Amino acid sequence: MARGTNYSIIFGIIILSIFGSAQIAFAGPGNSYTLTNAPGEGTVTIGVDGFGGFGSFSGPDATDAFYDPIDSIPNNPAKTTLASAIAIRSGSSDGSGVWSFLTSGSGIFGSGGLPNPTVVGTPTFGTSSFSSNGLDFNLVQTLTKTFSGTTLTQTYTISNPASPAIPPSDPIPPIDIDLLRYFDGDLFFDGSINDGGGRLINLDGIEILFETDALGTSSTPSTFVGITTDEGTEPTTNKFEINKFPNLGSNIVFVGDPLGNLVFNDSPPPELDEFIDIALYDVSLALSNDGFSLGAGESVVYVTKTIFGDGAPEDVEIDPPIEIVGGIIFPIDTMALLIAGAQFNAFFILSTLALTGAFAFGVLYYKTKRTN
Ligand SMILES: [Ca+2]
Ligand SMILES: [Ca+2]
Ligand SMILES: [Ca+2]
Ligand SMILES: [Ca+2]
Repeated sequence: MARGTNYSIIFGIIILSIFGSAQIAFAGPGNSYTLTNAPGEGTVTIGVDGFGGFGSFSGPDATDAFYDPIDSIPNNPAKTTLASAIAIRSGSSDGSGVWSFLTSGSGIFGSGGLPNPTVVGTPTFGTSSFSSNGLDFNLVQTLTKTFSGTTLTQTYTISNPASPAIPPSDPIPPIDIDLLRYFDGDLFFDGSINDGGGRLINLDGIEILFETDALGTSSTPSTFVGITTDEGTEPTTNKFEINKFPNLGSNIVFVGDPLGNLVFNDSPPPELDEFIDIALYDVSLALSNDGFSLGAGESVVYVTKTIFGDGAPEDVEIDPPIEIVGGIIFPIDTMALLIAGAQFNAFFILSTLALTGAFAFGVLYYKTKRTN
């Protein structure tokens, strides 16, 4: 699958709106925080909690994620998610041990149900903080539009708040944790919660687990949701599993079995391509990252993405396109534009607005040309 991509900017920045305050709460149903880039084809509206959890089964602090498929039918979003969250456990050397979900509301299989951290931000950006296992977590959640849909990026900066020991005191032992991303999608674009899906490594070497609305292969067009994780030490075995609800989730919470590195209902060899082709079922996904070790005062960043889109999974676009203007990386996305302006001090308008605590949203008109 060769793929070349050309992007060119047609117009410059148009300031759409300016918010007078950098911290605006967008309260959703219950205590959920609404992230949305709707309306429009390929957009998402979702109520997240302060841990990054969401889904229709997550209780009052979160909602389902509604995705408007790119199908030339305006405003026809459908629900996608029963439950999504990350889980944590004390670091294990053998990849085993039960997990605890970091989620509010009703939790997942009774795990979680924690008090919901407050989220503040904008419609496409929310930040919150909490503590778990002796570590401090700062979470940033962003929605970004892509060629094939919308990506939710959840970035957890995890810090050990302990002060390093001063010799001759004994060193403080590090805190070791494992993290897992769980996603039980119920894609309802076909009117059924039964789904297909699979696993692939994209051209950038990124492992993606997909839930789709179709049986087939990585080249079968469908509405899909994909998940990725990075950072930490990815185990070479027991790193992923695509399996039935409730078996996968209950094993994670109650049994702590290592993930099985398997795709249930994928035909046996020689077909074996890690995409479901035997029969649709109630699919759930999990990806684990083992081996975060944080000494006193140390931090690590863990990122998990949820990719909502249409098309063939093998053609998925995870992040929005970028342009390089005057040697500066220029993401074609409004929130990333703000970050770029702050990081590189490149755009005097954005920098000035950042200094005054204001947000400006710009729109770049661009065309994309994709060749396969
Ligand atoms: Ca649509
Ligand atoms: Ca379905
Ligand atoms: Ca297959
Ligand atoms: Ca499911």
